[in-house]
Amino acid sequence: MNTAFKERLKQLEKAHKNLITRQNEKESLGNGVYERYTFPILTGQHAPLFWRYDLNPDTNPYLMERIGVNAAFNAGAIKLNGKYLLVVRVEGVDRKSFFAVAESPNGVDNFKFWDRPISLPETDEPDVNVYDMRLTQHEDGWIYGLFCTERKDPNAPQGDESAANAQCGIARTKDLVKWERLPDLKTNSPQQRNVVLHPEFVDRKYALYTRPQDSFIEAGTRGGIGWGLVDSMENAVVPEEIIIDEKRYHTVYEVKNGQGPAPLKTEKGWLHMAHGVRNTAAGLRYVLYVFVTDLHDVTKVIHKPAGYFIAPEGEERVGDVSNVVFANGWILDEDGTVFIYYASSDTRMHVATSTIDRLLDYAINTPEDQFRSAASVNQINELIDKNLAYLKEQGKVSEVNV
Ligand code: M1P
Repeated sequence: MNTAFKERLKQLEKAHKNLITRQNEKESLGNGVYERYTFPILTGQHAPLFWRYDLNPDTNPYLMERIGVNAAFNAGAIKLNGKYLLVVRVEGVDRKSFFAVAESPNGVDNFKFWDRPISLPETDEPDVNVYDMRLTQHEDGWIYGLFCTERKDPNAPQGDESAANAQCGIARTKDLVKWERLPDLKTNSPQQRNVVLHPEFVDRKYALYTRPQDSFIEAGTRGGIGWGLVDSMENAVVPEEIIIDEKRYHTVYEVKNGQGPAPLKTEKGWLHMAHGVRNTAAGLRYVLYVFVTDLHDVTKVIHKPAGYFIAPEGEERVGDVSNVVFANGWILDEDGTVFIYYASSDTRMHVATSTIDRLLDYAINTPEDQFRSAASVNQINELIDKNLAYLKEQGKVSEVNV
């Protein structure tokens, strides 16, 4: 082995080890709802060296990266056998996404990829690209992974090499190692993305959150978070979708929205996290928002704070698709801690932590969107009046100068 090769390998190994064992730091003063962490928890550089480099000096004398990894983002999440596991969308420099499991002992740092990416079985119609898996530990005993399977649009006009067709792929597993592929979901919508399986049976059927859309990028005349029931996941057909959370003019989900991970069951309702998209002169802006649905009627939204819950901040704002935060995984721990896994700008993964109590307080007590500027001013005035009354009662009214 030549000395330069040896030295370079040593340096690469050291840098990789430092990256994947780096301790994360919780931000000191958040907004009270959740805390962000200083470092991304996963990037393309977290991919093992032996996925990327030919480590044999005879066949790779310059120790070049042979297979580059561009990004690690949009991960599904689950806790199994005491480990925090993410099924990550890993994207190669060839633009192909695939799934790989990364494991952490504590949920906030030391995420390490398992030795091999997931070998996902295919249907008779091979996938061109797969991404954004939502994991659901269903009461039927399986862990389901619902994801987007993308193929070239068969109806694209000649010469159009970018028209694509997005549908919901379905796979299931017991251990994230061995996966069984099931037929793709069938719905009445031309395209589907952001489909998520509800963890419990509803009326003895499997229940799905959907996102009907007219075309690959645009929700168009469709959109909204849909809901449909299917008899079986082995041949999943949604005969009818209803929209439970609509896109709406002049909100953060004006252009489109989509369910994030499977909702969390709480005493006060099903807690949901979703992404909302609006258009700007600088392009689309993706943020996360929260809502709660009724425990007995999952299709009924009972609480919905105005605006966003998490929006891109600092370095999160920049990446392959800038101004995007996207989440399809969270984990509720036994002690009530919630690990919110979100990706920024289609490039890297982050974590924020909160508790189920704090998230419910946020969801229930944050004012709802009143859809007009004047109404927003009224909400602020109401809070000022409430604070003044409280401070007066405490004998501290002079502290507020209004
Ligand atoms: O590029 C931002 C996101 O765009 C898509 O989300 P949606 O289906 O709501 O438009 C997805 O491709 C997602 O992976 C991506 O992060």
